[in-house]
Amino acid sequence: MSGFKADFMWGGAVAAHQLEGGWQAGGKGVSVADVMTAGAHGVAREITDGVIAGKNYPNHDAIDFYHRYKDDIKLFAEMGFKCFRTSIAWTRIFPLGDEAQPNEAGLQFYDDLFDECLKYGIEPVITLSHFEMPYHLVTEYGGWRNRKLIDFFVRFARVVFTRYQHKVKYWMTFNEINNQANYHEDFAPFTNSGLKYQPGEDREPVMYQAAHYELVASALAVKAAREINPELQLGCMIAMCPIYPLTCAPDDMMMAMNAMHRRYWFTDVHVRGKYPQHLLNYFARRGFELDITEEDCQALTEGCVDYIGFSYYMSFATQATADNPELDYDESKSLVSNPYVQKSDWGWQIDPVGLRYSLNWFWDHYQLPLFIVENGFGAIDVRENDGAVNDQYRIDYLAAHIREMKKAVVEDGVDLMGYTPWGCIDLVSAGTGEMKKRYGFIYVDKNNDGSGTLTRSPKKSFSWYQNVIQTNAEYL
Ligand code: P53
Repeated sequence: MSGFKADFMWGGAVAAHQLEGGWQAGGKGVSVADVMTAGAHGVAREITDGVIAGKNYPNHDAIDFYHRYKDDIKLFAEMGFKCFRTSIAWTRIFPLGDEAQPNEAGLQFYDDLFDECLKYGIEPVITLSHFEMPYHLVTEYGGWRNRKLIDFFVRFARVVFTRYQHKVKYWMTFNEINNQANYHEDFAPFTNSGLKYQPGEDREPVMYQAAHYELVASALAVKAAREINPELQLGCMIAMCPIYPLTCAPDDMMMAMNAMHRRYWFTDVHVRGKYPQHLLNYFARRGFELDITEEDCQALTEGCVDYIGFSYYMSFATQATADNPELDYDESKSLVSNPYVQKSDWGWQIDPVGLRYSLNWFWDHYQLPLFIVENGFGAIDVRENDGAVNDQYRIDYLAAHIREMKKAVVEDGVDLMGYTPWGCIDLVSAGTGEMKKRYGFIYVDKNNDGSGTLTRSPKKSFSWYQNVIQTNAEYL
């Protein structure tokens, strides 16, 4: 029991829309991220009708990785990255989403980017849909509420699997597909599925319908990947926030179990190829009549994933209340503060033990290899006069999580493939659109208002992580 495997995939994670910029470069189309303004903690990002002159859209230029990726990858190589998780911006390949032919300039960009990674022995790990679907698919088709999106997505997937099959082995279909379990807010339904709701519309069944089409699209993509090249490894991607009962009162425990059902059934479908009975019974109880065909069910069974990718930032807690006799989970109302853990400046509960618990939970349920494809600490970094960023709090956060990860592997026997901390270079926050919510080992001189030189500089955590990789986390 020496710890992590010798070929453990240490690296870092980002998403195209949060760092590339170049929102119209090389024929790129407008994505859902391009119509979201900057918000802040407690101030939601505005989703505008198209791009409106004079508004601040932080993803348009982001940190200009589109033009600077060679320098950035060089820094990742210096840290010793074995892999680099990013996404392919769907709108670089299919600018509108419904074209018959892909955009060659976009394809070439990712060829060059992957070549640059491979030059250093860094293996690209790719997400197909990371909060950046073509906006045209929203305005023209209503987003994933429309079955036609299955074909558009599968076409996109086939094109990139075929093109990059010899450069990219590890893929994931939909980033944090289960975020939309929080359907009362506007953010997740829009970023996950391009859903905009009508006033007064019953949002919940719309979310289930969109998720169903995505799960079918994911399964068809997995099947296509195997036909194209059986070497490819296909994963799902789940936002894991384990939900604890606030107390050991039996109803709190049942409430937590129901909450876990509502947030993680997506994994059951990805892994087992069918819906859990509790969810089908819930649809029946609520009278949701969804468009789920026999052909869909067949497709689901034929496109089960090879591994489970997941993000872990925080745990949640919940509680039974008298006004909720069915113990139904509504993410916008059912969460309570956990008195035993600290919170980040953005209110995210810091809980390293929850990562060990999550790894065990996934392993017990599914017995599939696990890949932690996001984890990290969004914080306000201060640059000293000499330019240094002494982000000891980030080192503490990551070290505590890696320690728990190690226990899950060494003591609990979980099969863990790798670890890619989120935002390995500072980038635009997905949730708030801010630059000041930083995750990186590399500081990027850019501010919320768009000012800054874009200069990159290593933070204290840079050499710390370099050492973690070099020693395979032997000493923490
Ligand atoms: P930001 C919510 C809860 C957990 C993860 O998030 C989440 C979100 C959405 O905000 O998103 C993932 O930037 C996501 C990344 C994102 C990262 O976590 O809001 O996959 O795109 O940037 C961190 O601090």
